Amino acid sequence: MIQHRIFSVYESSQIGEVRRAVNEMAFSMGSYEESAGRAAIVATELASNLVKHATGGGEILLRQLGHYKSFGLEIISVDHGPGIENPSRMILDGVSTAGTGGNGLGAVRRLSQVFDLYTIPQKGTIVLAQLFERPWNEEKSYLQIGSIMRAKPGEDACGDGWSFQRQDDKLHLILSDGLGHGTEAAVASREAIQCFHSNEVSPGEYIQKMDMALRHTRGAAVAVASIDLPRQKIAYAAVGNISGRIISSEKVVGCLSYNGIVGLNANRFQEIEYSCPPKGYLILHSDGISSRWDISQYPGIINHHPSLLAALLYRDHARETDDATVVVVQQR
Ligand SMILES: [Mn+2]
Repeated sequence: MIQHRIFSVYESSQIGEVRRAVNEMAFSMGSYEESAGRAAIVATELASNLVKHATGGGEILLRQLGHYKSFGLEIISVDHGPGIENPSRMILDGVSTAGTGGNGLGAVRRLSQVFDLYTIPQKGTIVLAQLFERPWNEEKSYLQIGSIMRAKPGEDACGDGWSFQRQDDKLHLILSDGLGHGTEAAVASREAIQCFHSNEVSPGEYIQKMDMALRHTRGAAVAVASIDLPRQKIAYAAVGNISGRIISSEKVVGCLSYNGIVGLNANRFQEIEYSCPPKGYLILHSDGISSRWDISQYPGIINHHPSLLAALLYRDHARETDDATVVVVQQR
């Protein structure tokens, strides 16, 4: 899975930097000029808003959307600014940063195929924009996946890795955190993901196979979840420091992880079955995200896009000292 590129934006010279990166990424994906142009406008508007409205600036998170054949870009802005008082009005009225009072959110929404916004007064705003080449048909799926993955600041290699595969009515998901960080950690996670894709077994059996496959690596913390849609169940197995939570409007359930390191000394491979509430979320994250978050501090977050929820946890709980990954699956 592709890492996000993260851009700090707090002064106007950085807006151009983001725009150029978006342009380069779009053209490297062979997109039409029209799509690249749309992406550049969206990025410029979001970055400009960070400079103009978010005290202390914020970040733009940028990545290629890999599971589509053609052009797909995700552009997310996160800030701890004053928030937007009347977001729906802003989206309707705001036409362009060049205009008076508008903040460009209307343009961002119009030019994006997927748009979502979450704002809390005095706590900040997150805007999600996903752009695809036209014509675009939304994938008819009961599951939607969002993620943020970034290497420890200053490192190129990311020691975390995640992936998924669909099999009939099931979705299998893996998140791996190679011990430490940097290249060697990345090798361990890559091995775990390769093992995941070369087998079709249950979560506990995956962990057991990975424990053998990772013997020549540093080892990793790994969680594997299999979501069974018709049965509304999640089979889950984890070893080491990966957090798993299942969240719905009714309750929050923490998933169990056994002590140990896969590839070194994992010795418990049992999987546990959890129920998967309709419209619920499964959230997995590495320890580059502090586990001390509380969903009740985010009123109204349920039913937002899973990428937006991932960005929120990244914004408020990522550690600068480690690779950080959050994967969010939403059952619609
Ligand atoms: Mn870690």
